[in-house]
Amino acid sequence: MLGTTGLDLTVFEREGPIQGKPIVISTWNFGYDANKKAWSVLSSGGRALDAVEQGVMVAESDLNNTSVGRGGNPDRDGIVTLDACIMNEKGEAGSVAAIENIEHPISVARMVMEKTPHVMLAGDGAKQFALENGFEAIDLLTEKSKANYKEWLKTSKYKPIINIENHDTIGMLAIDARGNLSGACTTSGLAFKIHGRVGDSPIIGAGLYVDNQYGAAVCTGIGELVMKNLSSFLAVEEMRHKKSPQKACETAIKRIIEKIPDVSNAQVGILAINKKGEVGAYAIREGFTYAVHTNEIEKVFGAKFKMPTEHSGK
Ligand code: SD4
Repeated sequence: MLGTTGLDLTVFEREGPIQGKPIVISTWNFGYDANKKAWSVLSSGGRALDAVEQGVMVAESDLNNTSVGRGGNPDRDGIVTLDACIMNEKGEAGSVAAIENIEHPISVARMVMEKTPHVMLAGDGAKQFALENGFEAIDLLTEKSKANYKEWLKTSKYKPIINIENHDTIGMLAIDARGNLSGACTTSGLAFKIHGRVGDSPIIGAGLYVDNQYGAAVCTGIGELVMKNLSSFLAVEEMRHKKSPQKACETAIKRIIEKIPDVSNAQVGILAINKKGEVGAYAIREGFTYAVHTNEIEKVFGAKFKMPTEHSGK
């Protein structure tokens, strides 16, 4: 499979632990190209925060990516609304929810973090803040997303698709040369959602959590499942309690499966990284991929998964 930059995105099975410093990891195979940008920041001694912001901006601007930024599929009213959040090594966080007409919601989220006393801005207020701060209003629809919407209108059935064409939210975690962690998460959310629906991606602790002392985690998939279980926060808590990133991801996914009555049609994938640069990845079911870039590794891996076979219904 070729990436947008024409590079080979073959998915590899992970053989043994993945570790590195500096390091950047991100969700799905389109993370490969985004990581490249982030790596250019990290390898020149830049800050993890700049790396994750600039990295996910690649996906936000990718017109072929129908679930992030410009070109993202609209909601059921034909409107593209975007969710994003960012966290730095100081535990500071910024987020925007259901923002319209802005190509780089991640940069607005960063501005909320750095220039306001708040953490989250939503809807019209978020857009107004962006416009007041120099962001340009653009039409986020593309010929492709308009065509997707037209096709969807034929049935108007809302049904999330598992591992949507392997194109989903981009979540990215990085450790820079100083050993600092940061993370970013950005998405157009579930395609054809109810107007105003906000997912996990802009919710600190759900879609993303960073604790510079212990580690960071980021999620993709059906946000409703992640929000109800604060999966990123849970994974970081597990690392705080000395669990490996892999075990931490497994705990977070198993918690969702335990608590949610029916995950038979759902996918959630989670990535985690600890202070040592060790990587974890796990998903409810097969198909979740993630990209890793270190000095030695530049690859897309298939995550381990727990396909639920039975459910307690608790
Ligand atoms: C959401 N988690 O809005 C995001 C989108 C996603 O598979 O990752 N979809 O729920």
